[in-house]
Amino acid sequence: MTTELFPRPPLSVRTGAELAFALDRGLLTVLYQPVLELGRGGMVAVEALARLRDPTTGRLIGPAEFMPLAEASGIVGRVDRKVAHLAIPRAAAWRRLRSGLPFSVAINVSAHDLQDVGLPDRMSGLASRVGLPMNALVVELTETVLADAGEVQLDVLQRLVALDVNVTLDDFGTGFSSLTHLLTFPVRGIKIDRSFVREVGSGGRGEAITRSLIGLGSDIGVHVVAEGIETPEQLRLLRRYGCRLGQGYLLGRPMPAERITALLSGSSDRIPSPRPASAG
Ligand code: G
Ligand code: MN
Repeated sequence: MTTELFPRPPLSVRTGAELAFALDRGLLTVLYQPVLELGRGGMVAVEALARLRDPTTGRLIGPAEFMPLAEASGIVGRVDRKVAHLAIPRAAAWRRLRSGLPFSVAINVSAHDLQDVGLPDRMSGLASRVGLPMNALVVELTETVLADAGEVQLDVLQRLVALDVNVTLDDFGTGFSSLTHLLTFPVRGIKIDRSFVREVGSGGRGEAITRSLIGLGSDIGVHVVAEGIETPEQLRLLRRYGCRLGQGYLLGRPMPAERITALLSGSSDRIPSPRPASAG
């Protein structure tokens, strides 16, 4: 959640019909936030984040603001399909730019998506058309989505796993029965929620929990991504605690696809390493 200095103008899209019209007009876009390998600072993945361009103000609106309307008007599926259709071909092109080096794209899925029994086949059809291997795809879901999953949703998830998709638990530590999921479901990664990462450096419980989760991930053999890294001090300590992957405003804000392409095609694939905070 961001702290706003000024109140935001209200969203001008107010009805399901207006939202559907905005989608028809191509106003749904995707921003990509880098996930870095914290050791050497290379970009190894991006998370695809949906944004809606407000037709009146031109402002980019986050899912928290427009998803409730999408849900109420039954077009969440349309929004999520659009995100996958934009992100998967991009990811295939970025992997080619990386020529052989690892590069993945993470897509957020909702409880609603997992009710869609056509999802695994659609994702694998799209990925194979553009030449993206399924193990370059990360599907992020919250622990709560997994906890609430019924038979249909679990079946969809199992089919994604069978296709070699990396199922990852987002906002880890804030949902329910997280450890049971690690025991019973073939989760491949966890993203430590930024409410814990925020406390790294302050010596609070969040810091201890972050360290423990990094250890837990390595003990059970799942990827660990620290979310919401905002300060050089957090980065320094996370590296020291052995956290291999990270994401956050310090390392890269959500950005348009073209910026990711430019970063990956530059002379260095590294995001300029943030300098430690200077004394003066
Ligand atoms: O729940 P999830 O982790 O998928 O949420 C991603 C959202 O978090 C994005 O919309 C992005 O703008 C926001 N975000 C990404 N990095 C940071 C960060 O370093 N700090 C804060 N406060 N928010 C972030
Ligand atoms: Mn996410």
